[in-house]
Formats: sequence, C-alpha cells, structure tokens
Amino acid sequence: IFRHVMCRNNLYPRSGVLRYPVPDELVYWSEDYGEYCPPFYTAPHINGQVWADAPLPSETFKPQWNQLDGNVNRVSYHGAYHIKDGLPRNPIGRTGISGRGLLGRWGPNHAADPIVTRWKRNDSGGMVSDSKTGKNILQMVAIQRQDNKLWAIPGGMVDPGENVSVTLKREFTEEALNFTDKGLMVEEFFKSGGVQVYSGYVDDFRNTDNAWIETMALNFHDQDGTKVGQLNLTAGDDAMNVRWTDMDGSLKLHANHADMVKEVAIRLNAHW
Ligand code: RP5
Ligand code: MG
Ligand code: MG
Repeated sequence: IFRHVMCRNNLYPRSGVLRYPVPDELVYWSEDYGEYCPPFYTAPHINGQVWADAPLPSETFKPQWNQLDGNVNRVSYHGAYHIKDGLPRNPIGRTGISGRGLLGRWGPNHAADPIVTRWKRNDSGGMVSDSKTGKNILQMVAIQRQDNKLWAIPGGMVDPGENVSVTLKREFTEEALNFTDKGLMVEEFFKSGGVQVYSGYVDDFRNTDNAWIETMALNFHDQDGTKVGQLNLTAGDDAMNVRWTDMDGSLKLHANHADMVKEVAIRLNAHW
C-alpha cells in the first residue's frame, strides 16, 4: 500500500492551516511518532450543509462506522478502519491535520471517476500510434479543476443513496458537457457498461487524519469513436477547462488519477 503524498507537508487548501510535518517514514500509524500533534481543522462553511455530517463529539449524532448508515455509505474499500477517541482514522496513515477540513463526511467520502476514452485518430480516421512504443494512443476526457488548477478525471462525490453508475454519468455531464443533455447517445454510452479499473483511496489534497476520499473509477471506452468521442466538450460546474488529452506515461494529473488512467492503457494495450 502506498504512502500518500498530496495530503502531507503543505498548507491545507482554502485555509491558513499548515499541516504538521509527516516524513515518509512516519506516515503509517504503526510507526512511532511520539511528538505528532496535528492541528484540528474543519472548514466553517461545511457546518449545516445537507451533504455534511454534524460535528463530533455529539450527544445526538452517532455515526454507524464501517457500515451502511441509513443512506450514507461509511464502508471503506480498505476494510474496517479504526476509531480512535471517537473519530475514524485514515487507513493510509498520518496527514498532519485532524478534523474534516473541506470534506463533508467523517471517515470515507465516496467519489466516482469516469475515465472516458477514444483512440487518437488522424484526419482520415486512422489510428495514431506512438513512434517509440508502436502502440496506438488513447485519449481521455480530462477537466481542469478550479480548486488546484490541475487536470483530472471529471469525477465527483456520490450522493447519499445514489448508485455509483448514476454519479458517473451525472458528473461527466456536469463537468465535461456543462449540464447539456446530449440526448440518448450519452445515456446509452454510459449504460453500455464501464469497466472498473480502480476502487480505493484517493491521494487527494483535502484528506485529513479523520476524513478521506475513496473512489471507484470506471473506464467507458468509445472503440470506434462514433459516440461520445464525437462530442464537443464544454467545461461546467467546478471545471474551468475540458479537453481530449493524449494518454502517456508523462501525464500529470490531480491526486493519484494518473495511476488509475494507466490501468486503462494497460487493459486496452495502448501506448503509455
Ligand atoms: C477526487 O476528487 C476524486 O477522485 C474525484 O475525482 C473528486 C471528487 O471531488 P470533487 O470533484 O467533487 O471536488 O480526488
Ligand atoms: Mg462535480
Ligand atoms: Mg468534480
């Protein structure tokens, strides 16, 4: 299991709170770090939001950890997480900050990431291959995130009780098509079934010791480029740009999205 990087040793986003230093060798909870003393921070604006939990500790709010809690999925892909002093503990390790930061849920915050791909083609419609690897080049729909300006998969949070397949199509439509209903084609394309390439922890810069993002990433591939591969993309919601991006080993994406995308390249025997 990897040691998260993006949620360590930096200023917590949209705050003046500096994370307590966590060197590589002291990420895991099993490693002794006696003086570890992370600041507690929950962004004030999340209080009272419908998508957010109540503060803890609380007399009235008793989350059912490690299970489906009403509509809220508090189950981690990484098995049962520990509860320490009444708060769930990040399954990867220390982040240098406690509380929820910008995240709504204590424990896992479930997201879904649609990796929409097509083959790169020249003007006459032929597939384009890489001169070094000789393999055909894939393109993916990437958005540029407003919050950290990084290019990313157009993913989003799973609403309580929402089926992940609904989240995938909804977030793609919001962020890459600017809410425009392109009719049955997009509907059918997502229905045709994606292939799961990742489920688990996201090395996201918003993670804390008590709240973290987990995702399920699915590949939706337009093999002949006649479906979503034809669409004009328009950035919407919290995306500031959107484009078809060539997939390559040098691709730098938000969080650990490049690792998820790499799985797609391997699976489709594409250039990476
Ligand atoms: C990521 O944040 C997840 O993998 C997903 O892409 C995204 C969900 O958060 P928002 O886009 O809603 O901020 O790290
Ligand atoms: Mg979104
Ligand atoms: Mg998003």
